[in-house]
Amino acid sequence: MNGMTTAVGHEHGAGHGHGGEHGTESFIRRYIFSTDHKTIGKQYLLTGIIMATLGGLFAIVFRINLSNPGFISHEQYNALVTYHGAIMFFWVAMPILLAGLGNILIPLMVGARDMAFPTLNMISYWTFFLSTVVLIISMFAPGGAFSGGWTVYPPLSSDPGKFLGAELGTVLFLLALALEFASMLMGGVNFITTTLTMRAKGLNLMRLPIFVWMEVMASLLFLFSVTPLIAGAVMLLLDIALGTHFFRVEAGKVGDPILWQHLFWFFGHPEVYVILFPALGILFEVITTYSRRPVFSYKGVVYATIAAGILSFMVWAHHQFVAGINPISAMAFSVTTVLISVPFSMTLVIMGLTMAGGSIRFTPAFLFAFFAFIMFIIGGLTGLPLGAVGSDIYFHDTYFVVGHFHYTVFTIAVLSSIAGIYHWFPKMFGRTINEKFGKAHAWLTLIFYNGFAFPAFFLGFAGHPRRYYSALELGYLQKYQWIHELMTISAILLLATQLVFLFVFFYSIFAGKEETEPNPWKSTTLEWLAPSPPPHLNWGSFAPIVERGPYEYAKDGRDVDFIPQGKLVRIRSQERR
Ligand code: HEM
Ligand SMILES: [Cu+2]
Repeated sequence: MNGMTTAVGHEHGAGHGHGGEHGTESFIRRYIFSTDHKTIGKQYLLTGIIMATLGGLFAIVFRINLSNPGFISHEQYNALVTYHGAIMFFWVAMPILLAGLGNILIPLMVGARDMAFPTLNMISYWTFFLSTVVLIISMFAPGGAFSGGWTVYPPLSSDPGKFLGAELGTVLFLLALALEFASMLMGGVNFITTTLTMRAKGLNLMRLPIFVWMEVMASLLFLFSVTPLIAGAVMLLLDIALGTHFFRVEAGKVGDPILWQHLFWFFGHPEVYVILFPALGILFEVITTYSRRPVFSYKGVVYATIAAGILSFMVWAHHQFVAGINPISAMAFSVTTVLISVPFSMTLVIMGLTMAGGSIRFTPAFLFAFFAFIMFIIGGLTGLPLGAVGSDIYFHDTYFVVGHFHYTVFTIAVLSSIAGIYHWFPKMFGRTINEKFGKAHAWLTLIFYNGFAFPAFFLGFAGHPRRYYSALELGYLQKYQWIHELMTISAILLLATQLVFLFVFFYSIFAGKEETEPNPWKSTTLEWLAPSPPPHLNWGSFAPIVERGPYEYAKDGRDVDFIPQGKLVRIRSQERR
């Protein structure tokens, strides 16, 4: 790809002994089976973007059916909703936020030359690629795609054929998920090891950029939460393939579908943070840079995130308040859910205080980050009535939930990712995206996003169940059909805006204005010391040394606006790791 690993700043001291640095590498080693963390990150990013387009198109198709019932069949509706949810979580948010930006940025931000295990890193991407292929094949499985919702609840999933989707479709869907999990686990091992063992001199843990903290904690959460789910998935496959009764219900057998709900949400709630944490990390990097302010309380964010991570293993049953769980344990889970809102409120307050009083530059990256901040507040506040047992009994499985989680997951997967893409675009590609376009993109996205997501709360108040093919089938909802029409129009405009963005994104990779300045935003963290784009092994015959914390902007008593976290020193080739 043009401008991806060109010779910009490509300096390697004479006589170094690195076999296989590019230049001598074939196209395939360089761009396809590359072990360079930046190329792997871009592969994840591009695959995630392509899948986002697919998941978005699916949403538009079933969204049109909601305003114009009969547009697609009932079977197609169920399948598309299922794949939309699964794609957006596992094939968009995770590859872009965790694997994509994590791969591109972690080694640069910690001052390493690559990940700890570059070959494992390459395998991780290609496992992910395979999972994408299997997922797409599963949609065309004879007998139908899996259609039981992204939560894969039995009996919808354990009795394929009888309920939704045929056996092969379901098995392939689970296989795709398993491959995706394996890929993210391999990535997580790299992220954790690289951060713990390969940091530049002087970079102690409390000097790490918050983004790195967030990626590592997200990887740890994923590691600990996915294990029970993998066991559950094997049990589910046994139910489907061998007729066991772990979850499957049949007269005289002991199968318990609620067991799946426990295993799923023990994973599922931390999973939401696996994508939320990196998104928050992006917002802190972007907000500090463009408001020229240090993070209001660095330790506050780190400790709040650790607390939220631990608590995230204790809230799962708030997804099961209406599944017949014991009222006393429901109360307990209600309390932990309210508790977990404390660290997040703290993080958002710190984010607000970081911006307050800063001299803000309203770049596209900042606008996206700022809008994400506001939207998270709506998402967080609307989560409270769902965490309290009493109100959740009414709101459960209504469009109120659809509204709530789109205010969180769309903000994570789309607004925050795009903030990160605008911010690091010059570093990744050595070119820029037009700033006027970026601002228009931010405003239009904000307007159409709210147009499609906010009315869902009203449908929820009216008692509109989610996952329904058509509101017209329920008499009491007929008068709200215009709300569905408004939401569909907004959603179409929202997607159209993103398609224009994608066009500009790809155009700018190849033909955007060249950015030769390594640090165009005057940012402090280490990645901005490397050339744009950084060469293979990042630092050539230099190595970064860290001298201070990551966010020294406009410090009292200093006349400079920012002080980079470290500097590059020349080294002899033997000293390179
Ligand atoms: C173009 C933007 C989007 C539109 C128009 C859209 C629309 C919808 C609608 C209408 C539903 C509910 C369907 C029903 O209950 O019958 C839904 C479900 C869902 N959406 Fe989105 N969505 C969009 C983007 C996203 C994003 C970015 C994410 C996450 C990263 C996401 C995650 C989900 C999930 C997890 C479900 C639940 C699926 C299920 O019930 O199994 N959506 N979406
Ligand atoms: Cu939860």
